[in-house]
Amino acid sequence: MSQLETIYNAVLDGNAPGAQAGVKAALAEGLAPEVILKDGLIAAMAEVGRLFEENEYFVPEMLVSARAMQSGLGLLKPLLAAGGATPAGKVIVGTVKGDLHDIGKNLVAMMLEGSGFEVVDLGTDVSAEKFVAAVKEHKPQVIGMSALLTTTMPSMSATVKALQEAGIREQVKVMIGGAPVTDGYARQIGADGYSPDASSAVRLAKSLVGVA
Ligand code: B1M
Repeated sequence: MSQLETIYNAVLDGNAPGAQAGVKAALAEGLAPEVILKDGLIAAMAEVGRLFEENEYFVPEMLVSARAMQSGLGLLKPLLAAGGATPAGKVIVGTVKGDLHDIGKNLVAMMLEGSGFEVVDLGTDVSAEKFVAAVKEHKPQVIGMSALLTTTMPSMSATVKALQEAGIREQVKVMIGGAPVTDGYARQIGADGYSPDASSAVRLAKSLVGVA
């Protein structure tokens, strides 16, 4: 069995020590961190999502799988971030109010850091008011909102409105993402951009701050 299969199976089984051991072994074999992330950890979570949709997995299984993925991700984080050099700008990221999904948001934050952005991570369940306060405090060029639930997408719109009401909308670019989010939704709520995954999020953030 390849190390990627070991990682994949460990995440499916919710086996955090197994996922960590697989990531360590894959790195020792010389596999690129990006490959381990995409073909091992992310591929496994996609399968977890499919099993959940098929009613073969339920919330507890999803949770232990997510924990296994996060534990493998923790080992990759410093390696993925190692590419960073001059700060490209400051980005505030957070998962919107009512939403506790943070794996995708963490990946985006990690990739942004790896591309030289300074990242302030507000965590999950972040209200519009908290985003506004953080923009006033940290003065970022960009805020990045993540939502994984259709029911929490309106929190993105509420945040854009709160920025407008606070008179600071023009000071900051707004980018959004997450599985149910679309480009059309970004336009509808007056965000400056949408990206479907972590690597395109980096390209988008760079274009929003005018970095090549
Ligand atoms: Co939840 N969950 N979940 N869940 N969960 C989904 C999202 C769901 C699609 C599963 C399903 O029904 N098929 C469904 C949402 C349905 C919908 O609204 N359309 C769902 C549900 C219903 C729920 C609960 C309501 C279940 C319940 O309790 N009955 C509940 C809600 C809790 C809450 O948030 N209030 C819930 C709970 C959970 C767990 C806690 C068990 C766990 C989260 C653990 C954690 O995050 N720490 C969990 C998980 C793991 C999932 C699935 C299986 C996987 C999500 C994930 O991490 N994907 C998910 C099913 C699925 O996605 N197929 C599901 C991997 C991750 C790398 O991808 O997050 O999409 P993703 O991020 C990508 C892109 O979207 C993008 O880049 C990332 C990397 O490429 N991206 C951005 C994300 N944010 C971005 C921001 C950007 C740019 C790009 O700019 C700022």
